[in-house]
Amino acid sequence: MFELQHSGLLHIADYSMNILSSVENGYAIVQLNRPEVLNALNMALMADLVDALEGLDRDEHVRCIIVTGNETAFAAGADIKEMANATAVDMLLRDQFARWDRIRKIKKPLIAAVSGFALGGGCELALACDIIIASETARFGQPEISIGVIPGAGGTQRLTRSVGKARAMEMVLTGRSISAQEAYNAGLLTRIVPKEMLLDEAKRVAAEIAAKPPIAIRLAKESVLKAFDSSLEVGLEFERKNFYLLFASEDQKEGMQAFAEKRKPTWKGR
Ligand code: CO8
Repeated sequence: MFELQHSGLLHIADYSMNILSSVENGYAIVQLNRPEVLNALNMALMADLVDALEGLDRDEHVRCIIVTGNETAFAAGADIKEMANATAVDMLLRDQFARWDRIRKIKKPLIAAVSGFALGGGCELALACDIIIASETARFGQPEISIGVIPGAGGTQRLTRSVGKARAMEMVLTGRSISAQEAYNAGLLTRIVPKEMLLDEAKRVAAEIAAKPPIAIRLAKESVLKAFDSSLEVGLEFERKNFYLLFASEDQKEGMQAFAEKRKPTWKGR
């Protein structure tokens, strides 16, 4: 199921073989491709991933981006072997996690389609996406404590905001991973499907989002994310201004007129 069919699709760019990407029906699929090491996120893969996401974010044919791995692993974390001998100064100078800030700036909705291991940086990558859809085999965890470190790409922050202090604390302190069902119960993901159906389900959600007015989608994403790092007062103000701003778009006029005329709207993305 994870074989991306490039024939008949627009193959966007060659990001080396670390990343496979394709575009269909208004959304893009970006697949992590280091299966021999369970998609361990080395620096080259992360550089390619961020370049790919930014390229797709600029592409007007793309309205939503699916990030996925393979059936066995979404990603088993940062590449441990690559960083094992690094010094603190090496880590500081590389500042490789700064790339993750660029993922935070992607404006289009990101859907993580997760099967198998989503551990350490892999769990953090899923958390950096806007929606997580999982297969029944998915496992989420922050096992860094067992190798002498802590999550470094947002795990202590995003996981805590997503599943609450108690569960996040237990996961981060014990390194124990949780099943898809536990993750679902904790509110980390929106749906669980059999592994053969994972990509189809992600595509279905992506197509649904891609069919909506793009400017409103962009401001909706920004507004929901604002809830993570602002007071209610600031967040409500931000939401209200975005709501008002949408009345400057042609799509708002079209959407409301189409409703009144009982017809389907045609979005211009303007
Ligand atoms: N880094 C490097 N190689 C890895 C990683 C990894 N994270 N995970 C698996 N591999 C490699 C293995 O070394 C093995 O390679 P080889 O065949 O050459 O020995 C291959 O993938 C297959 O793995 P296993 O044989 O171990 O497969 P198992 O099915 O027996 O076990 C596990 C699967 C349980 C997932 C196991 O591989 C494991 O525990 N992996 C490490 C998980 C982990 O600790 N992740 C956290 C890493 S630290 C981190 O993510 C910090 C985040 C900081 C920010 C992120 C920046 C990118």
